Amino acid sequence: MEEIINIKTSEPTKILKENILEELLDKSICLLGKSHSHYMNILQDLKLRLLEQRFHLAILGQFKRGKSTLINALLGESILPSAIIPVTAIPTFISYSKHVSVYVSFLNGKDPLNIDIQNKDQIRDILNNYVTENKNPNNNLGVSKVEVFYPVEFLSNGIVIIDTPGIGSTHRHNTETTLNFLAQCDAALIVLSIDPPPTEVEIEFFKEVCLKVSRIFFILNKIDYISPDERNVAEEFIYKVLREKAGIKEPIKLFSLSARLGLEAKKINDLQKLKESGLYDLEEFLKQFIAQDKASTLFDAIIKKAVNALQNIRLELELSIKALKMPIGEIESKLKLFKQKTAEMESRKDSIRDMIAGDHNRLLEFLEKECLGLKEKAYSHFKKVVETKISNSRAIPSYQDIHDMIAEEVPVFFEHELGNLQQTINKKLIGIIEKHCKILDEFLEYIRNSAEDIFEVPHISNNSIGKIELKRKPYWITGKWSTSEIPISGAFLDIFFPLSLRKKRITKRLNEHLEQLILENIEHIRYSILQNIEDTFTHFNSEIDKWIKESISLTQDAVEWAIEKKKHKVNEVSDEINKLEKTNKELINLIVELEKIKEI
Ligand SMILES: Nc1nc2c(ncn2[C@@H]2O[C@H](COP(=O)(O)OP(=O)(O)OP(=O)(O)O)[C@@H](O)[C@H]2O)c(=O)[nH]1
Ligand SMILES: [Mg+2]
Repeated sequence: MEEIINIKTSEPTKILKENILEELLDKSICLLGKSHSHYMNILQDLKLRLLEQRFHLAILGQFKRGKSTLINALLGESILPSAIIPVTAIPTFISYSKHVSVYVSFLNGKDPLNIDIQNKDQIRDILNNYVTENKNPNNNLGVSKVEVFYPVEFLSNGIVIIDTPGIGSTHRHNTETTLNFLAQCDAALIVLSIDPPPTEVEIEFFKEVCLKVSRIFFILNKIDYISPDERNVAEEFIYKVLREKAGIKEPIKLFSLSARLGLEAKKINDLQKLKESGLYDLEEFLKQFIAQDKASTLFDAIIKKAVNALQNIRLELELSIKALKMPIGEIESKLKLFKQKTAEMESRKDSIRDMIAGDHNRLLEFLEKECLGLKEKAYSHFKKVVETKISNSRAIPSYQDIHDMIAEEVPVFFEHELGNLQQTINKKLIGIIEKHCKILDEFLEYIRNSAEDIFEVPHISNNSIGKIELKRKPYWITGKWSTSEIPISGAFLDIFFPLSLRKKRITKRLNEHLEQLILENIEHIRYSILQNIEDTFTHFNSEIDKWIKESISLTQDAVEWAIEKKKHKVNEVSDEINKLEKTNKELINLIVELEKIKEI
């Protein structure tokens, strides 16, 4: 009784489209050559992004459900450590490369390790050393992330699989860290297993996950433990739990499989066994799903940007042709007029910048306000936690006990708040950028129209700069929350006070400590979000300057070039006109073909 999610685009079509796009980009780059090096670089960048596009697929679930084994099965090799005790403690990113290597990044700016791998056993040893709770307890080595580059066909289409620490294992805050991480991924596979059935912790986790990502698929692992009849019962049960307990309303896609049998089948290259294991269906589904997803987002953006670049060159060519054909006096006076017009545009440019600066400042004010609110919220939360602990204990708990309790609660609370605030700010950022992209589009259109009107060249169809991408590589933040020790100077005097006064003294000392601790952690949240805002605006402002400058200089350069030709190389003028007209025709064809790809 699987529910079906329609996949509209098939994998072969996607590959075909990608190949055509790559070919057209190559043709455009060739056509432009060195004479338009600026646009050639833009197109080369687009091609690189097309080839490098990534799809981040996170594998999540409670500890010991078989996440790492499932990834090994997808890779066809036992690369990631798996065992009967909780294993994975650090997220591991696995992506395609012809050569096998492992890259280990550390917290606190320590130099990363880049290890070339000679044989596969070596990868297992390295991963064992860095990502497992056993060899790297409490992340004593300060690892932030491990990346494995591995030559397997399944990854060759740009999929990055991410193995994550199990939720509900030793560290409660893993759940919050996982949720924050998840919001940055493209899709997630949640691994459940036959043995044991979903726990309360898992169900709570599913609820939260559904709020953060829309593309989640479920895996019911370890079906080798049961018969086919029992499997139907188990599936019905899982659907019921997901619907009724986790409250999932959307269609649920569930794959029952045995990662262990799938891995064995891959190792002996047995397709029949692979199908029986259930892994085959999952792989086919993922390939199609990822192809469709990538096709619909980045792909369209690349086409749009390529068309935009080619249209700009067309305008430049049209201007040069027109200028070459015009009497020199007339073209010079038109150029003068255009320069006057662009000088007038300065004030409009300034007002766009002012509007952006205004939104930038308002967003920073919003962040400050949210942090203030968060301070109040954190203070009353932790005060309650500490007071409950003190009033519930018959004997007064030791400072160490209280510190341990706070240290456990700090990452859970702040991780959650960081995730929420990040999500709110990102939404606002995207809104601001989109709004200004529209305004800017209108302005660039105005510059183009002015050039077209003044020089009387044919109108070239509208195009827009498209969306600026805010998406970054997903990052997993580990071990950064402040849980400093409670200062206990003077605490020895406590014992001389009666119990009620003693409790008061302790509560007062703790409140002071909490205040400090909350300030430090909120500053951490504030700083990391502030960095994101500043980076985005810096990047956006510099892009804007570039776009405006390009649009203006494009016209001036094209006309000035023609004036030079007419003044100093009169005999080459008619050859130049022919050459430019030929290139212009070829550009029109390329634009038509690029736009046709969308319809395939
Ligand atoms: N029978 C059976 N056992 C499996 C299957 N998949 C995984 N296991 C076993 O389950 C145990 C846990 O597997 P792991 O892959 O380490 O699980 P994990 O979810 O990555 O665990 P953590 O990293 O600790 O969160 C190991 O002993 C695996 O051999 C399966 O399909 N069938
Ligand atoms: Mg694991």
